[in-house]
Amino acid sequence: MVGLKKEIRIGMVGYKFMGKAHSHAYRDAPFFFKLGLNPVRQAICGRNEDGVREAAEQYGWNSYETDWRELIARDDIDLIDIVTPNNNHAEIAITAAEAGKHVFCEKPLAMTLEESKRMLEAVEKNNVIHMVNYNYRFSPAVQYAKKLIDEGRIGKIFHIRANYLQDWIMNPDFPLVWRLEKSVSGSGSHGDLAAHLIDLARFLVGEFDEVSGMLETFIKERPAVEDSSGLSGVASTTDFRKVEVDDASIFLAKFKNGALGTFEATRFAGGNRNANKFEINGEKGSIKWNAENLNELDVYFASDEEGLQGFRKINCTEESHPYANAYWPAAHIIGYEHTFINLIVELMKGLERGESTSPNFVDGYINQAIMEAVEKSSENKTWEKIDKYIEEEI
Ligand code: SOE
Repeated sequence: MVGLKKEIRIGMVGYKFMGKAHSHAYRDAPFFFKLGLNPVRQAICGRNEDGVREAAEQYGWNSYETDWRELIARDDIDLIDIVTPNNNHAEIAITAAEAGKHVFCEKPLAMTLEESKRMLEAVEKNNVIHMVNYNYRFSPAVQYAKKLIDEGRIGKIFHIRANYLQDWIMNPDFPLVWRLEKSVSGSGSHGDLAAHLIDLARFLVGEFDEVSGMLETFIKERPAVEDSSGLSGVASTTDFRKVEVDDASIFLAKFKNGALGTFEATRFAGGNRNANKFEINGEKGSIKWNAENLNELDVYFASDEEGLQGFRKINCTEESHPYANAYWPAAHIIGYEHTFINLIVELMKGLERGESTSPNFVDGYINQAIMEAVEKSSENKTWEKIDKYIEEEI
């Protein structure tokens, strides 16, 4: 390597779908961006030794561990990255913070609001940097939407209409993989998908005031899972279990700035593989985005001359678009994995400045409060004020 660079040595717990996405982002962040602090893939951790060794080789990690407590105890690790299923986030994050390690955690931050509160307290008390992987914020088009909103180009916001539509569990024979197992995931489409919508809405529109929603489970019983890989798994032919998480989460929201929101997160929207979408309408214009075409932003300005009014499609790959000039010339598009790279760049910059870049554990905690309020409202058929769920000192 030419020149000496400061390094941050990563220890990552977990190595499957998100492990692959994070590993790739650590590898490519210093390739595309000039960073003051470079992430080093120091050690990867998983319980299955053959699996974790293979992942270490394939994803370019310097070493591996099979016990996350030993990983945290190593003095050649500066930051713990948690890409495990949700039921492990709290214990690993709190242990890491108490050992003085910075923490980067997959979304949703925790299984419950109470857990996320303890995680936030631990990182604050131990003065470590923290961040949560709400990666879609870091798509150049979403960052550009934020810029247009902040510059007042859309004016006062009236509506956000956000939906996250998938269809990968519609077959009733699809097994109870961890994302459908309440004791492991905490919730279904709610924590997996609606959490992303909540993060995007907080980022672009502002703070939630109150919510009212409903969660539904369409398939009440599914085969147990015998072996899993990626999102799917092998279904048992004899063992059937009750499904305790939601298949769909739908809610209405009122924002503190007066905007109204409608949200729909479902794994039962046939034909939609990963359609994470929003439309925002303001007094001066509107913005639309869909993660399935993540480079594009549809923008409408009410000030356009009559006859030419309508949505225009912007390919957010020009030099002036956020992050875009680090990659390729205009219209040489980027993809899903680049949202992770851009986030890692911000994590590194935050570490360099000594600041926990947003979305951090405060954002993760507030997100969890909104999710919990929707769950309560679904149970009790009520409207729930968000401030009731958030501790005053936050
Ligand atoms: C599965 O539903 C999943 O991979 C989520 O866990 C991710 O957070 C989402 O971005 C894509 O879909």
